[in-house]
Amino acid sequence: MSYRTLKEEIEVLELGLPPQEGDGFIGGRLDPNEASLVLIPVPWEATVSFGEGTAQAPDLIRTSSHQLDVENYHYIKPYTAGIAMFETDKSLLKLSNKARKKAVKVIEALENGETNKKALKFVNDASKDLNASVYEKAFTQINNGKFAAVVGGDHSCPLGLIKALSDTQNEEFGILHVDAHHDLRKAYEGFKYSHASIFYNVMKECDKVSNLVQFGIRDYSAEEANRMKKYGNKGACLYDTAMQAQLASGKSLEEVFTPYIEQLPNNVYLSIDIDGLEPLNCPNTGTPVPGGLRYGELEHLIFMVVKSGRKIIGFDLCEVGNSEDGWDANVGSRVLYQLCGALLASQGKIEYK
Ligand SMILES: [Mn+2]
Repeated sequence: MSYRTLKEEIEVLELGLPPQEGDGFIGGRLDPNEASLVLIPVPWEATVSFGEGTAQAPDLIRTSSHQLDVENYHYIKPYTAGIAMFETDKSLLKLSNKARKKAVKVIEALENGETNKKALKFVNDASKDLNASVYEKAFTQINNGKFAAVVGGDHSCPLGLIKALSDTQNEEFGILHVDAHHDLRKAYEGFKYSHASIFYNVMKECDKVSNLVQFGIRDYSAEEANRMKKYGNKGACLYDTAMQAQLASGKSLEEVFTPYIEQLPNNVYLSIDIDGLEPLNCPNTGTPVPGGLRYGELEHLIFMVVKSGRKIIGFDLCEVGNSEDGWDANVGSRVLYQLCGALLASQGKIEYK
């Protein structure tokens, strides 16, 4: 890709011309060296449980974002701060496909009451390589004074980014996690770095993470619910049913969200699994669950973090599905742009209203 300087990028985006094929996120072609926020695509789905396709999401979101108008209600001209998305690392996609085939063998063996140790080792080793690769990419960007974010891929993708933040931040940070699932399993189907284990691994491996605050959760095991309880004041969960019950009794969305946002420290990492939204907005995600947040509720939740004066230090968007009509990626690209705007506004790089 031929890159633009930030000045050229702003000029082109403000003309509002239709993007060209091969353009990057929101039709941009910004040189990553000139960006304040760098998006790292992670085409990975080695351990998906149900529907495949999320490894394609970074590229689908990139293309779909060409439809998006770059103005935003809350966040004023996010692109002026410089947003660059790296090109997708095809070697990761290859490794993901290979690992996915082995993972299917592991799951088949489990269904027959057996274990396929060789295939399991392959998947776990591949996941370690993935984590190291994301860590290295994120660490380099953060070290260069940039903000980094991950575009998955399944929800195992952001571990390397969260670790890189944990290793580079002076202060502790909290995690705001939106998902239909706790993702607190100690390994799932034998996969240590499963999409269903991301926050078990984060809480264990990332020292600087002060606490985990979850929203939208509505499909979970006793093991996970107990683990959340055991975290004590290091964990909080607004179950989807509890949220709906409070809204039904007449509380405002702000009244419902505020006690949870207040548990977060000054620095916050946002982890958004698209299946935290109603399936209407993510019909082809890997493990859709009825219920969940409306699009506008997610939008407002993110804005409440910014409005509270907290700083967003990084984020991920995962599990966006692959659909023929492009709807999943359309929603995904809009959530991603909101996240970019929120991070940049919270860091004083752009204005917000
Ligand atoms: Mn998840």
